[in-house]
Amino acid sequence: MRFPHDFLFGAASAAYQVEGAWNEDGKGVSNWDVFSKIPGKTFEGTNGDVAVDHYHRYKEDIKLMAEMGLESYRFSVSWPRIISDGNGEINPKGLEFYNHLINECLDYGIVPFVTLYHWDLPQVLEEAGGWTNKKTVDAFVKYATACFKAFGDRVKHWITFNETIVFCSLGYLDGAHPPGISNDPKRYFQATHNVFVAHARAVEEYKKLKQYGEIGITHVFSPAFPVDDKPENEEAAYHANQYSLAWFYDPVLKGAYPEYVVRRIREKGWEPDWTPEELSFLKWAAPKNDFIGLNYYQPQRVIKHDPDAESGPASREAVTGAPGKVSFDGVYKTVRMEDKKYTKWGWEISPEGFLDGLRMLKAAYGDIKLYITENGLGDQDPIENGEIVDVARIQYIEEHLKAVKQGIREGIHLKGYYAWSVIDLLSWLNGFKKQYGFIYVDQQNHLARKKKLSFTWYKQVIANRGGDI
Ligand code: BGP
Repeated sequence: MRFPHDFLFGAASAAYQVEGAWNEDGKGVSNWDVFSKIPGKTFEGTNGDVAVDHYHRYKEDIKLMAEMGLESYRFSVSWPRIISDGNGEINPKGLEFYNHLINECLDYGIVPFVTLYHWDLPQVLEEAGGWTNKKTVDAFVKYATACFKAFGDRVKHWITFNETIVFCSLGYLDGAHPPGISNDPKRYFQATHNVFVAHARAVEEYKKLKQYGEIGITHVFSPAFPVDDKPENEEAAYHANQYSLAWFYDPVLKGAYPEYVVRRIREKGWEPDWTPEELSFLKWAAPKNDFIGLNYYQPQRVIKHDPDAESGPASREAVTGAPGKVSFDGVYKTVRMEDKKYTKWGWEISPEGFLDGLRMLKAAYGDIKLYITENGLGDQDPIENGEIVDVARIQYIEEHLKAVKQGIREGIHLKGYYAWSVIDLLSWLNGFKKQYGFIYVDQQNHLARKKKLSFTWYKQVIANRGGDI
């Protein structure tokens, strides 16, 4: 079986992780520009001031993507580049950069797939309460509408937000992303609710413009499975899926929050300030959402947490994705299992978990259109005789594409696959050593680009529409 002709083979990036040019051409300061410079927050103090200089080298990069045969490039727009203080004047130079980027893609026949919010919030808004402040919702709708009007004649695929659970939980529960707040479930749930309202309002504005493209949201997709069939661990996995899947998918796809979670957060006093108008608006907007993007890296293996056990603060690895973390409400814990495979950063490699998760999603939400908007292997790639021989990445992507193919066979509505990432880039908290790209960036040699082995491999996969997978 080959992948259908309207299935998009792509690869992804995000503005802060690739662009650099953090203070050029009228760009405002983002929360990440500030946060990454606080000592101890990122690996070896790395930041996105220069990143991989995509801002100045996008032509060279897109030429390489075209050589790879890439059908679609998922990138994000930096909000402070478009509106420096988040809510004021539009910066013409910001629009100009993305116009060039989009046009360059289209000149090569590469479909631009645009994310509006991949975590870089204008600092002025962060200081006014960030996503816990409902004024940020209004500002986002204004920014999103400016993007639709400026780019919507050529961009027909829009993602409003990337991974609400990650920027809200790392921002308000783990203190590891801006605004760096720990253990504040009340603010965490408020931020997530405000994001869903912002998403729904952006969808409404987009539909009003009648640009006839599609719009959706991207969530991280980490389905939870119990480590065994003990009832307490099965309950723990159910709880994990309610809090980390249903809470994020239900308001967008069903227009209502899961009762299981609502009941519990009400008891704890963590219920957000949500108005009846907002709740009915979510219900009204849900059928207008066109698709869901899934970022899949790994499943969660879950056990019930013993509340009397010492847990202590989670390690840096656990905060950034490795198992070994107690849930913020103390109900369950993610664990590493002897019989599973893991990356160098401790993330499980599980194409089976991917397929099982996709089946779980279909059972819960029916025939919703899906794009895999991120999937890939973070590795320190081996270099032999000057060649980057990232065989492990090839194996990883091949196994996951097999799962996608099987999903399509089973009638799961999958319309595209975006490898993370198109080019080596800055990992938010893990610096430049954790590589994901098809294109290598030489940090010792003026950020020179070089094709990896996976580049040639992915090129063949695309040319053959995955016939050999
Ligand atoms: C996702 C983010 C990406 C990317 C990826 C890999 O959660 O959407 O931006 O960073 O994870 O994560 P890491 O860089 O921590 O390995």
